[in-house]
Amino acid sequence: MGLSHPKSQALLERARQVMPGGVNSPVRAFRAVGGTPLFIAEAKGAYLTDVDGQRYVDLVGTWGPAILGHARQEVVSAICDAAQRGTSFGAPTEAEVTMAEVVQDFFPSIEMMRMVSSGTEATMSAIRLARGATKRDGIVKFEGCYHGHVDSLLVKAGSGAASFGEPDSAGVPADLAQHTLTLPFNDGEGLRRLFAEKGEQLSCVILEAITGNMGVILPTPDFLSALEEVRERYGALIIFDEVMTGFRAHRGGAQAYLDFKPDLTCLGKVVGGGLPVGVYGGRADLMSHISPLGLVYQAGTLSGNPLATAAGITTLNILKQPDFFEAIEATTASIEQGWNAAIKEGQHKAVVQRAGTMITLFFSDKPVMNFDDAQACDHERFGRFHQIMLREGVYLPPSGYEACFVSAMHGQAEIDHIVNAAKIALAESAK
Ligand code: KE4
Repeated sequence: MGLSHPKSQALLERARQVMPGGVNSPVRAFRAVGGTPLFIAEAKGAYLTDVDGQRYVDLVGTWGPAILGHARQEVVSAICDAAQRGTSFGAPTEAEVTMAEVVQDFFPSIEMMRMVSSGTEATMSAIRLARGATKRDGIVKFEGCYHGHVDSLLVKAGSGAASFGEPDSAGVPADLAQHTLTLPFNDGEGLRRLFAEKGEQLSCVILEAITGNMGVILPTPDFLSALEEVRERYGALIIFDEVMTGFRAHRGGAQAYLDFKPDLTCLGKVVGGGLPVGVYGGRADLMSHISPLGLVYQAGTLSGNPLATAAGITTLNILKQPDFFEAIEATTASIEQGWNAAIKEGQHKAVVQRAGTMITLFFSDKPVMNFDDAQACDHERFGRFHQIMLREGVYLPPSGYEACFVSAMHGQAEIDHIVNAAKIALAESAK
C-alpha cells in the first residue's frame, strides 16, 4: 500500500527501547492512522525528507511553528549568531525586552507578559494566575480543546455538564480534576447555565477560541456572546489559548480574527520560530499578581533564553512585513478551494474548515461544530487517506483531530501537488 520505510522502521525499533512508543510526543507515533512513523532527516522550505530519502510536502509544519517554512536562512543565522555569544545566562537580556515588544505589536491585549518554554507552561501559568487573582478554584474548559499536558486541563466532562470534572489521564488526582468543569464547545446556553449555578466559584474560562485540536472549528456568535456575559456578570477571566491560533488564524490570532479581547492570552509554537517558547500575558493588573510583584509564583531556567528569543524575534519581524501573512492565507484558501472542488467532483462525504493559515479536511457529511461532531467523522477513512497522501508525497498530521499548517514556502507547485494528491486519496480511501 504505502512506500517502504526500512530506516524509519529500524530507528523505531531502536527508539522503542529507550522512549515510550519510541517517540517524545504521543501523536508522532502514528497510532491514529497506522503505518510507520517517519523519522525525519531534514526539512527545508515546504519540504521534509525522511531517513529513507523520501520527500514530502509538509502540512504539519512541526504543529504550527514553521510558518516561514523550514530552515529559513534569516532564522538559522540569528540562532547561530546568538549562540556565538552564549546560549543562556539565566539573567535578563535586551532580546527578551525586544521580544515582548514585538509580541505586543501583534497582540495589543497583552499589556504585560512572561516567556516560558512551552505552550503547556503558558496555559499552566495562566490558570494559576486566574486562580490567584480571583481567589476562586474553578476552571471551565471545553471538550475537544487541548491546552497541553496540565493536570487541571487533562480533564473530561463528568457525568453531567455541570458536574465535577473527571481526570482524562492517569495520574491526575480526582480531587484536582473536580475543580475543572467541561462543556461542549460552542454551547453558549450551557455556559450561561453553568455560571448561573456555580459562577461565584469559577476563576476563568480557557478555550481555543478557534479550535485546532479537534480540527479547525469556528465559534458561533452566541458562544462568543456567552463568554462576554459570564465575564461581565460573574467576573470570570477569559483566557484565549492561542498557542496554535496565534499568528496562524490571523496575524493577531483568534482574538483579532474574532474581534474579541481576552483577559489573558497564551502563545507558543510560531512565537518561538521553532525553538521552545511559550508566552502568557494580558491585562497588566492581572500580571501584577505574578512573582516577584505578587503572590502567584512562576519561574523557568531557560525562559526567554537568547536562542529562542533570537528565533522568535526574527520570525515575527518577517511575519510583520506587509502582505506576508496575507500571502500564506491566500495559499491556504487555494488549497481549501482545491479540496472542496475534489470533494464535490467525487461526491465525497467530507467538509473543509479553515481559519487563516490553518485548515482541516473532515470526513463528515455536515459542518463540524464541536467534539461530538468531530468524533462522528469517519476516522477509519482518515487513516486510509493519510497513508495514501503519504504515498503521494504529502505529509498530513497523523490524526483526524488536527489542523494542517501552511507556510510562506508553499507555492503554486505545492498547492497543485496537495490538491492532486487529495483527489487520488479521496477516491482511493472511499470504501
Ligand atoms: P506544547 O506544550 O506542546 O508546546 O503546547 C501545548 C498546547 C497548548 N495549547 C494548544 C492549543 C496546543 O495546540 C498545544 C499543543 N498542540 C499539539 C498539537 N495538537 C502539539 C503536538 C504534540 O502534542 O506533539
